[in-house]
Amino acid sequence: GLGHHQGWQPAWRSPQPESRYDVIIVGGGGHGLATAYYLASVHGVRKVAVLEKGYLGGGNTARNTTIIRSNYLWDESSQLYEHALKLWEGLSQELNFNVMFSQRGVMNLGHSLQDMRDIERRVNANLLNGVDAEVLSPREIKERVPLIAIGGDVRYPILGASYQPRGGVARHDAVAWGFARAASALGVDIIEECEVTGLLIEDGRVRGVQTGRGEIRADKVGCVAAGNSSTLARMAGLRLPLESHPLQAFVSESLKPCLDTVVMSGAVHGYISQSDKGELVIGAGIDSYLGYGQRGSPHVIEHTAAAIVELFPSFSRLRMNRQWGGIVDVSPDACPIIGKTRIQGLYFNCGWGTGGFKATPGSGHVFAHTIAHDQPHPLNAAFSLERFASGRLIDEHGAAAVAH
Ligand code: FAD
Ligand code: PYC
Repeated sequence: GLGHHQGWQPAWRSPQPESRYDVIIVGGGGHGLATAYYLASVHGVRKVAVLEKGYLGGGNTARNTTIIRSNYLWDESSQLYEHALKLWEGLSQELNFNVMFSQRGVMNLGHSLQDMRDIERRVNANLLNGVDAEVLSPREIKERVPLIAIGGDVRYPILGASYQPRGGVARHDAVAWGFARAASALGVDIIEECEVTGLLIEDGRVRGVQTGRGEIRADKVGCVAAGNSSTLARMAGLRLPLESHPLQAFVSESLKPCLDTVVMSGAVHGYISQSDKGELVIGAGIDSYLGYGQRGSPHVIEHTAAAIVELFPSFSRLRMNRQWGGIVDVSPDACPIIGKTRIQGLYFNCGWGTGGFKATPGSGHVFAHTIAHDQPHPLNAAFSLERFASGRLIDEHGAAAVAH
């Protein structure tokens, strides 16, 4: 019965590492693969290796709840995330790979007067930046999401929501696979099971990396390692302002379609959408302790399940199928760090914390520019490491919408 499935070509090549590349990307998650793809496709830099310690997308890329939106407060971040959202809108065509981007809309609920003031401020800021945004009343929320409990005897009545119609979800691993296949076709070497264990630095310049499979030389190295970023930075004697925390998610058994938009609540600490398989995909706030184990503590799951039942009482009868965690790299202003370091040729793209999946194509696009030109793209200039010295922080804790 499976006879006609024989003879499939691998989606990407798995070559042995060469001794030298023009650029090495450390980390084969969505951001690293997107960076390699845009280096090759936009900047013509094709002698590129992506080194991944495990398997492609096995980090946060395939562990996240795939919420995509660009409704951030400040100009710098909403423009960066909107750049990514526009790339998402053409990504399946660009990569010739169906990333299942579904623009089903994202709602961020408000449960207090202050929440609603913040929502109105953010919606107005979004509109000024050309980002689609609306304020919904409780009645409009109930029309779109009939199962939600908006008032009555609920502990946190819903007073309204911000709504971004162009937001939605995508198939997470397809994003890794699509970028990998397209990058590989342009000549990028994707090397899995190749952990970077050291950075080669001579006279203030990066010269390559030490790996479990030997030394590999390159004059430019881009580190895109999410929760492991500060560990990599330490190999270069750099200290990044990042904390690595577990972030958990879980999915229910499959149900018939009952929720056709994404619902998030920062106040009750939960977010939920329904996958194409019918599972409810539910996520939490971060675990407060630091750690590198890709799991999390049971009390956070319990808290998140309680939050979801608070919003959707009828979901209390569902069985949960799977739970997992990823390690997110949280920065002090809940914004990424994308740019150069004091070591010539060494670049970092990290600090996306709980919210980097939505940025994947945009992050790769601007990081590729930064590496190719040794200069930030205008859209990531504000996201340099220097902002933590100059004080020009971009505080997006509110719009991050996930408790941390
Ligand atoms: P990763 O996919 O983690 O890629 C980094 C890679 O680097 C990994 O594969 C790792 O193995 C590799 N690596 C690390 N160290 C080394 C080394 N020394 N040598 C070689 N390779 C190395 N964001 C959203 O926008 N929306 C969401 O709904 C959302 N939900 C989330 C839910 C959960 C439970 C989690 C954990 C995260 C969520 N996020 C969300 C955040 C998002 O997943 C991340 O910000 C994003 O995926 C980071 O992508 P990345 O490619 O940088 O990281
Ligand atoms: O950034 O939108 C987000 C998000 C949702 C769940 C985790 N992060």
